[in-house]
Amino acid sequence: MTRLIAEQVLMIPEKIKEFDRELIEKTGCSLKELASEASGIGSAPPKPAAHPVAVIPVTAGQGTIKGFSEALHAIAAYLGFPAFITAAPDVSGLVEAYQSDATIALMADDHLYAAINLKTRRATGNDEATAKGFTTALQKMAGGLKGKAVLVIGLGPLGTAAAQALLQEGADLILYDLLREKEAALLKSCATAEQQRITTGLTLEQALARTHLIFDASPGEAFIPAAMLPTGAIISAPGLPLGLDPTAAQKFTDHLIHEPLQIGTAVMLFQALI
Ligand code: 2YG
Repeated sequence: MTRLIAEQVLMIPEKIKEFDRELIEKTGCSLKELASEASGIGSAPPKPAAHPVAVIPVTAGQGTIKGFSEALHAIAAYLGFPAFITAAPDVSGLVEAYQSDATIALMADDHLYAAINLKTRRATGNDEATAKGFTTALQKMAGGLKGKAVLVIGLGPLGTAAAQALLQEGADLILYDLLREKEAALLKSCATAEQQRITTGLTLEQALARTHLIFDASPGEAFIPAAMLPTGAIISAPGLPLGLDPTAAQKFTDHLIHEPLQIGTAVMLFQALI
């Protein structure tokens, strides 16, 4: 579990409009459109304006992250949800969320970042939402994923959720993790029919010689040099920090989606309304 640091989230409130513009340029979809599609909420999504969101700071474990609650608040508000950060953290914040008649409580400790619909009791988690959101983004940038090979780097909770989402979109998978046994374990967990569409045991170089579609869910920093990436590479990279090195990130910037919270939070909020 990668723990965010303040430097990664402090700028989100003031940069969210610019982020959305870039997302439209790269995927053809706004954050709202992408999250609506990725969440599976369908064509007639409930009106965010009718569903207040309570952001509850949580002091458990390593404590609060400077700017984290403000970032969640900014994302929810940007999507049209009436949003507020509770005056008190933890249990008091949860009581305030209920007493304020909020529809959704948004909160994270060091183990789970969740959106909980206080009316329907539906709870959604950030890993699955992020995997779906970044899979949809890759699909938009690639013009569809059916029958195409996608390299998934990093087979933790996020990469595992991404593998499922990519298979559902009809993609073939090349699985890669530094701990090679994770590849075999994920392969084994898939249905027989799906296993035919999964390749394991390749080096990163071999994998990148077979596909230009990359889903980087790894916590490794700057381990993918530009020279290793094929021409036309399209990279959906929710993993923190970024796996591409700065030269590669610059070279492929128009086909690279990498941000710490926006897409996952947007998908979670819409999923919580289903
Ligand atoms: O309320 C607070 O400020 C803290 N309790 C938040 C702690 C969040 C810890 N988790 C992470 O930093 C990430 N797993 C969040 C999601 C990363 C994006 N995929």
